[in-house]
Amino acid sequence: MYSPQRQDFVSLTLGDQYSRSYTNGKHRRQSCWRVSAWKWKQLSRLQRSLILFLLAFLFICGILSYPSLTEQWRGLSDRSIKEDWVEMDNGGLRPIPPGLVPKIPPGVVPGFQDIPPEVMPEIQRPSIPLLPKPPAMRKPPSKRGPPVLQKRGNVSDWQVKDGEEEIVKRDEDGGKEAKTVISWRGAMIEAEQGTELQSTAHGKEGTVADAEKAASLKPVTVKAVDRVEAVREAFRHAWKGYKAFAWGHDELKPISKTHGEWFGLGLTLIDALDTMWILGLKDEFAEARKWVETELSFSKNVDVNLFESTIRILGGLLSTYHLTGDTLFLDKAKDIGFRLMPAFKTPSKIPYSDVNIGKGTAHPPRWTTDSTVAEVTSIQLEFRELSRLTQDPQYQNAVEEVTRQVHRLEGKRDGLVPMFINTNSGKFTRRGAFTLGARADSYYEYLLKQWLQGGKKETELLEDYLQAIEGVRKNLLRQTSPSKLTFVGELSNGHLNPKMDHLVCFLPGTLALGAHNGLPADHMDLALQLMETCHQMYAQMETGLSPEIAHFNLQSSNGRDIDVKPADRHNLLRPETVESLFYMYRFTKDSKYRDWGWDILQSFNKYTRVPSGGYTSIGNVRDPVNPAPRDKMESFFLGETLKYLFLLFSDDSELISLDKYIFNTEAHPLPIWPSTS
Ligand code: DMJ
Repeated sequence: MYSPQRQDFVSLTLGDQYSRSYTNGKHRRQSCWRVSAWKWKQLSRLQRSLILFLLAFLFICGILSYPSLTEQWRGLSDRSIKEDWVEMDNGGLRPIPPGLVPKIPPGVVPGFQDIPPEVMPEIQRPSIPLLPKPPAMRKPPSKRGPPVLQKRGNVSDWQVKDGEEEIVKRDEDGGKEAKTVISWRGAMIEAEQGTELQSTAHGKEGTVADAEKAASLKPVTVKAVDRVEAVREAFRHAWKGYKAFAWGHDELKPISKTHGEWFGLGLTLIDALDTMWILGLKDEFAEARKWVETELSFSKNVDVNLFESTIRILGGLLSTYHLTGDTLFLDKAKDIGFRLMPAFKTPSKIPYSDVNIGKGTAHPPRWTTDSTVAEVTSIQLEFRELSRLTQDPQYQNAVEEVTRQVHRLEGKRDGLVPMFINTNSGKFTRRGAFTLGARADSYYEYLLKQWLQGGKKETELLEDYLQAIEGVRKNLLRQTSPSKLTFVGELSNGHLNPKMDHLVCFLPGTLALGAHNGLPADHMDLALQLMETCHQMYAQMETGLSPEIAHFNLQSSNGRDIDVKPADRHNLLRPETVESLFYMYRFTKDSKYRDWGWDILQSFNKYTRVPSGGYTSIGNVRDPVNPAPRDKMESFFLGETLKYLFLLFSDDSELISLDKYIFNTEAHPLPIWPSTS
């Protein structure tokens, strides 16, 4: 018997271009609905079930991916250039003719014996740090509950006794507690693995069983280990991962034990050079230097971001040259500096965001001809220094032209700048939004630091800085309820949004630096208040680590000062707060700043340290049980975060004296010019 053929498949018909027109309005919608209903009835049961199943599946996927999508689409990340990565085109390589590079007298590569004592801290290898125990695996706190103040508890395990720090590991009943290994999402986080293992009686690395054995001694007491040594240990641990899984690449992916590439220029290694020098890590530095000498080549057909490569690569090479006197680093700095210059060939001389350092071409991002204001105004310290060292004015001229133009541009609000500037017109675009966070932050930082770099002579820089700080007070400053934490909000078309990026936490340090250099004392008052807020952004989180963005409460009825939106819960191992803690300690000598920094280091060790080597960004600072590791160690963790922590804990205030050096925005110290320069 013949039976009609069943159509057990789903056919989707795309309407023609006119079917998208809504000019027919209501009538068209009604007839469409009737047709659809009729068509639905024509389908077999299997077809209908299939369609319903598909719709349900898509709905669930949509719900599940919502937080991560919103996060990706925020578009305010200072790393947004990564989305614009252009695939390498292997044709057209055009290395820069050697003759075009200014000649620098060849110098002897100094050994460490040549390091002036004030920049060469003594290495105390036998001192083995022992950090407190990992958090107990308790029931996760309710995510909806109020933030927990200082709930992390391990700090008290450090008992200071006659100048020594004695660590007693206890469980809740006060008895001894065996070493806890936390495992999440495939990553085994042993909060203090490196240090504990090394602290066994034999003084060498042992197994986990060794560590458990050691921990079973009651109480576990270890001779004081100073905090600077704990930072060295953290650096070595991070370096171990980078060396094993990402050597010569841009970033370590510590959990998958591989690497990530951004520019393909060994970003982490270059960013970390001067940190190793400052920390006195001779062996690590020597290996890295060898790589720079034998492997690092800028003759590559790659697009790089002008700002990021200036602050990390050019800044890192220049500062390493200054600390070491090794001309290898100056030669490399000249090479990359020269290759970045095509970025300034624009109709307005406001540079493009991207440069192909092999082809000598530059371009803006694909979707706009705008550049980011912070990016074009935070390359000045490095290019000015390059001109001073090479006696070639082209670098200084190019960046100072940008400064001059921005100085006289319309569209500021009480000295505050918008976030975008157009490379054709040279004017601010998308006006009306003002922030001290992403896309504007280091504009303010570099006003002050250029003024200092040049010996306090360039008064326009100072005027712009002073006006901007007044602009912050007038337009952006608010206090939370109930604790009256001072924060810097964001202004959008006259409306204040009570949120602050972690990036803004550079500001207390910059304000304090200005006050130290004779600027109004109320800048220091503001620095003290903002420092407290940045500290609370860490202290009030369950992991003791700050979210990327904090939202602040202005309503007196609500009981919480700080809130975190789901899309903002990540922590990228950023440096800004420890940077400011370093300045605040240097200028006030108040030991609370060191304690706050110590808490942060311990939280990094508890929640971001990966046992096989390296530290990882995490996705959720509110969840100590599953902080959601993201499998990425940003280069600034070694370039900035650990460097500032080390300098915060070091008693040697002449180690990178703030009266002799200014730090670029990637924590690379550059000299304040002698008055004759
Ligand atoms: C760094 O690259 C620099 O500090 C920059 O100014 C801001 N973003 C990162 C660190 O958070």
